[in-house]
Amino acid sequence: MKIDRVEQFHVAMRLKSFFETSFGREDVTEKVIVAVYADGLVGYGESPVEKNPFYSSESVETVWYVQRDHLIPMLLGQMLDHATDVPTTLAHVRGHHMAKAGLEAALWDIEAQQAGVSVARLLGQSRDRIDSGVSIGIQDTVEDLLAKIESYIAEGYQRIKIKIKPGWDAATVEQVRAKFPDIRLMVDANSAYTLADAPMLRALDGFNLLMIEQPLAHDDILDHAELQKQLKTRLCLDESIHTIGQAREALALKACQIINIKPARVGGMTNARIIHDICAEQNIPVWCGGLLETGIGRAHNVAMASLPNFTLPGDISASDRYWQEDIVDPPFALNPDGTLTVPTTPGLGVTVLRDKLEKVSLRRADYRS
Ligand code: OSB
Ligand code: MG
Repeated sequence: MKIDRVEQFHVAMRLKSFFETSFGREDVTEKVIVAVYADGLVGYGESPVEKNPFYSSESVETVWYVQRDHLIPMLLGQMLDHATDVPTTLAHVRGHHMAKAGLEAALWDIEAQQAGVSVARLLGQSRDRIDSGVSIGIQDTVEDLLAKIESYIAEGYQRIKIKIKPGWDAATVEQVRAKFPDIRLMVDANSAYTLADAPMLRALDGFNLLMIEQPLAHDDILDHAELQKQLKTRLCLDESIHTIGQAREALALKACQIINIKPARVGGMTNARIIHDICAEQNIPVWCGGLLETGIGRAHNVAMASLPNFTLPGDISASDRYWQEDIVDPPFALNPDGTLTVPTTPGLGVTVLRDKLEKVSLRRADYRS
């Protein structure tokens, strides 16, 4: 693939309803989309970063700048054989995983188109449909939360994740369990606690949760290992795992029993697949997390989640759970059995709607070799 042009889009899309985590509330989500041109083809990728550096240290501005000043110049005019060559090609820039992941994703799209297969197939797909769960933000009232859970379960979602934070945790989960004794339920704290909160976290052991996601600090693998010793419920790491090395450390130290793989958080689908393989070798199940992606990032995540060790329902929900209108066609829709179908046509398997993409763009830039 001879890369001769890259376009960047800074998009802003209004969520159907606000999304609140322990680090804040979002009504409009901003992302960076890239279009990469090579050999007469165009591929799309998404850096599902947030406007502010709260979930990760990256933000829309850092992605924009690092891609513009460093990563895009490193790719323009380059000849790459495979999308899997991107991590080494961009290794001179340290970190900035989401910035890198968007560009790499676009090259997976191009390479798949050239091979005449879907991105999923190129990655090593093992299933045609992926199990879909939904992540429900912190609500204004417990009644609102119960109503949301009820409607998502009625739609067919296979697993409910609720966000927790101090003041919205064990008592809230108790009310959810009282109303929904049998659903597959888990919680995600987005690093809202410390080891001093172990008694509350131990209380969660009583609610038959599928797992507890990222209760402690984003860099604290040791404390997660200590906490896991004190809990029956499995811990899952999200924010703590940015690299292949951190995944190996977390498993070696038994800091978790499950990993939430977000390809963009670990620097792209190549690294994500390596982490998937390491986990598979150690019998550690993984699932694909989400970052409120547009249809472009969602398409890549769906492809990723078709790999064999993605055995738990992830946070990849249908387009209409987030948006009035998505920027791809067809939008991702929930099947009656609570799955999303993995697209089969070459490349992403969905069409990027250029007019809609441009309509939601706050700015666009164009770079040529
Ligand atoms: O921690 O998994 C998370 C959204 C933004 C930032 C962090 C997280 C999330 C989600 C949403 O849980 C998952 C989704 O539906 O895309
Ligand atoms: Mg999470």
